[in-house]
Amino acid sequence: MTKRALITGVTGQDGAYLAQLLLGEGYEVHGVVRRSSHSGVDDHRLRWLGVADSVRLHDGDMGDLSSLVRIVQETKPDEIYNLAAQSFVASSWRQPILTANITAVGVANMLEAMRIAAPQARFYQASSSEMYGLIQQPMQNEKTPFYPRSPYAVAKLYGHWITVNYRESFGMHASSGILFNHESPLRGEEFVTRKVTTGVARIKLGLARELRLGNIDAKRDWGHARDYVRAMWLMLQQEKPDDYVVATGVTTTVRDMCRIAFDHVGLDMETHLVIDPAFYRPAEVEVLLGDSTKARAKLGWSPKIALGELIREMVEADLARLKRGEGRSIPSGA
Ligand code: GDR
Repeated sequence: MTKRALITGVTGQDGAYLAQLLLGEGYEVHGVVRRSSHSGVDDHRLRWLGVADSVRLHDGDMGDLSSLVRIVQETKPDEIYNLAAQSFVASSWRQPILTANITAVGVANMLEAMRIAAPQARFYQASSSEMYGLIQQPMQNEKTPFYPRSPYAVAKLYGHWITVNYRESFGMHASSGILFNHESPLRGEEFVTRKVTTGVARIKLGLARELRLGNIDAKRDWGHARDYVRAMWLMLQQEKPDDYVVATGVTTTVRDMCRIAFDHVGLDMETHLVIDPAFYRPAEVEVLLGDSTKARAKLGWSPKIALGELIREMVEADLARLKRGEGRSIPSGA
């Protein structure tokens, strides 16, 4: 029997890599997309991975319960991966209500759709290391207390706990992956790794002279998205639902991550990097470092790609893209 998966956020970085993985595992893959009247569906990530023609897209919205019920009724999925969110932390101070509606209440909508139309399905919630915020322990695991520091993190905390609650209240197979930062050439340009790699590529090609960043002392535990979607899938293959931290166990400053990118193309970082207070956040998560012992032991998962290799892959992809004439304008607000 062919398994069917439904992915929300299928056009994002993780959605695209997960769709590719599931297709490779023989799944029939369905995705929820928000169609806009002027630009249609932005499926460039699915196209980049060569899977756009294999994923079946359905119009829906995380804020619209009836659309989600209808899609679950029509697709009858065995597994639901809830990856849709307003996922840019900095935007969440500018759009806190939208963030709550999509990133928090959207999870309840998806769980309700599943409870109504496919209660036997298995559910994955994309939880986030941002929930730890002001950290309470040097390394964060599934038992570390949360202290969210942004409207985004507060919304993700709701999504996490409503998932746990539906598991405990209704016996649903609902798991939550607490994923630390994960990047790739498909990362949006507003996030710091991609902003750095595309910025460095622009400077290298003479299209820009400087790169403007905010707090470069912040430390993150960065892994590769391709590795992390495998952990999502493994969670739903377990007999029992549970929560898992997914992380590399290595933390690096934004400064040192940035230096890897400049060094790769033989440019001096100090000459081109400008600190711009416009990119400071009202409240910052200073350091994150994940302890994924449980995922390693129970899922047999481990990350394969380290930060140096990841950043070099991203710089190379950005150089290639810019040389083809793609993506030459800088997105506003990044
Ligand atoms: P984050 O990712 O907020 O950790 O959330 P992001 O890449 O945006 O920021 C990482 C750190 O870099 C600092 N920083 C800057 N960040 C951005 N975006 N732009 C800058 O110019 C800049 N300068 C310094 C930030 O202050 C921060 O400390 C990501 C998202 O993908 C979430 O959706 C996800 O849940 C978590 O990772 C895990």
